[in-house]
Amino acid sequence: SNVYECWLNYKHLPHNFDDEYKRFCSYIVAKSNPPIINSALEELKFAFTRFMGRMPEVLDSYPDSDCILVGTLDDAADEALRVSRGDLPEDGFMVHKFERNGKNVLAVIGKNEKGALYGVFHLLRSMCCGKPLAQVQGIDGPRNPLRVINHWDNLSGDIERGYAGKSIFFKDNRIVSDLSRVKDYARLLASVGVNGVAINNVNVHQVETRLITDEFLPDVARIADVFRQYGIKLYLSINFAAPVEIGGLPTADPLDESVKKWWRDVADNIYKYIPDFGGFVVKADSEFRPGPFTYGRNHAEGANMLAEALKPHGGVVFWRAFVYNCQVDWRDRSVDRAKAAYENFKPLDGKFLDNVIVQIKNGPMDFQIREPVSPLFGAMEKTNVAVEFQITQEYTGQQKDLCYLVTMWKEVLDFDTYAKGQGSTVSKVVSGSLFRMEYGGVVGVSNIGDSKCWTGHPLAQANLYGFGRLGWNPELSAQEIAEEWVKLTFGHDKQVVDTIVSMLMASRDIYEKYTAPLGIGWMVNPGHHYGPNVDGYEYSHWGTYHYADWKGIGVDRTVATGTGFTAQYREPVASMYENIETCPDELLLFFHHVPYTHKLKSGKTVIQHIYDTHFEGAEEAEGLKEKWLTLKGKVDDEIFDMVLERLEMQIKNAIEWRDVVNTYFYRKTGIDDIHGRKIYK
Ligand code: BDP
Repeated sequence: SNVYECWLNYKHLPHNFDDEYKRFCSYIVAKSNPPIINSALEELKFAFTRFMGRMPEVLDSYPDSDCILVGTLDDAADEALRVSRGDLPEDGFMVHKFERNGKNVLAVIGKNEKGALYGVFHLLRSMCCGKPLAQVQGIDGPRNPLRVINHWDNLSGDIERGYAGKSIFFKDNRIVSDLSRVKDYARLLASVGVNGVAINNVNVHQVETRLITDEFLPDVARIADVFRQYGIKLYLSINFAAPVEIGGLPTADPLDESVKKWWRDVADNIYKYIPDFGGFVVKADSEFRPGPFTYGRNHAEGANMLAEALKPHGGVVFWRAFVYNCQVDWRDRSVDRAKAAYENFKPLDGKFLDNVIVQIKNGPMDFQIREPVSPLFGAMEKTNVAVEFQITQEYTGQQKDLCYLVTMWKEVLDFDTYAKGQGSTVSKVVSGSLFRMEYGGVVGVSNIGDSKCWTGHPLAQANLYGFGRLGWNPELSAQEIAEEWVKLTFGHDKQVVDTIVSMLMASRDIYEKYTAPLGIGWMVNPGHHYGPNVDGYEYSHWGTYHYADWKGIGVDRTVATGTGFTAQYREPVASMYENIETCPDELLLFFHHVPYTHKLKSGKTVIQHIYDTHFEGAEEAEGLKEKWLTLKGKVDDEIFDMVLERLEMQIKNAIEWRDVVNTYFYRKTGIDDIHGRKIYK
């Protein structure tokens, strides 16, 4: 169905197709046919058949017609392409048109097989978006070496924080036998440049601990085989206590020789099944998961032990920096969860082996709708780092509410850490270019499952698409990415494109307006995290507070009078947040505790801002539905209905948020809305 095919449906041709591209779509020349090139050829055949209504011919030599040439630099050695290995970035490609015996050849030449596959997806995307051929030609390659999806899938088939059905990998504690859906998924991921997938949850429990054993590895290898054809490496999340839990050892101490040997043997065995295995993802000493602290060791010692086991095989360790005390005494105001990642990892900078990547969540807390960027990005000068985004919408509407997250990720990547002076953006840190690190990149927690449209909400496909596109090229704008996605998915009707793009682009602000204000976060129902509960996390041990009383609200994280978190940033960022005059409105309550009558830069008081944004947010959520209704008959009926159903859920949610939040603060403060609107008193 249309909704299943996502942005690879090839059903919507632009006006310039006949003039620019049609003549290339009957013949494909490929001089060799190894597995990844074969995937590229399959894609071209599928797409061209949709474009032309008939199958193109695949040949190993030139026809007497215009054609496409697909291959690697080796295949193109005899062509007059004037490109050499050094011209192409790693996993990159060149698209170039040339003449041969009076015929036009459109060449897609990869530095390697993966590059050729990416080149083909680039060409097909450009064709479908209506880009003129002249703009499509040239050299391109990924800016980030690692572009990885993390699945939080359990072997039972359930997905932690999944809002799109069950796992496509696991069912009833086994790996599924039919992997055709995994293949379709691999296509989707490769089309946006993703090159790694960790298939199991970072919370590794009893059964999942055994994924690294002979019991499961033959089946894990079947999944790896599917991904490999699309240039994607498979990773596994591991349990740090595995030597004890399944290895029969008395300890999991990373400095213990028997433990080191145990992991080496595990790694050696994995590579017998999966020769290009990517490596491990590790959540250690975090939210009750085991880790090196049990043995008085630090995170570098834990990570390095695993890295040594993987090193001979070329594997890496993604070691998560999401480490904090989740059992703080909530009455103790001196502890600040926001400070935890930096406190744990900054002292270890330079101590990690070169095949360890510290995986840092975008913000210092946990995927809230608005957080400052984690200060750890500006602090690790001698360590590979990656940014972790949450594509799955745990705190951002759970794929019932529309929330296009690319705008947020873009802000994060563009944020200046000043680590090496002005221009030291997070994007440059994680790509490895700022500190000349070998590894690094972007990681996204998956938002897909076995739902008919993959993502529960059809418009949430844009987040998966956007994660890949932005990871490939962080210079793309959120708007450009949205436009591409809409054209590929829905076609070129101007009203359709404008309407859906505007809905996507406004959606994050709308969600923010009706939920937690001014960067304070949380205020969700504990446990499942959907819907409002202002004090839901206020009197518990998770470190997630707003400190609202009748006089004021916000967390004082200043050095002068608060937790001192602002000092984790470099100047001038530290002072910008420290000083209430320069702290941006949208993060005011993350950094400062203020009276409700405090005037924002917008000129409004905090309390009036809360009322206004909540009324607006709920109204704008209704506006999304109004906009969507104008597209009836213009987009696929099934998608239309699915989205409409979700928008109705969103409206209910938004109204509930508005009323709960406004009532709460009206009761706390006794301050009236200056516009006299109805607040449930
Ligand atoms: C939190 C989720 C939890 C995850 C954790 C993590 O609520 O389910 O296990 O992050 O990232 O946001 O480890």
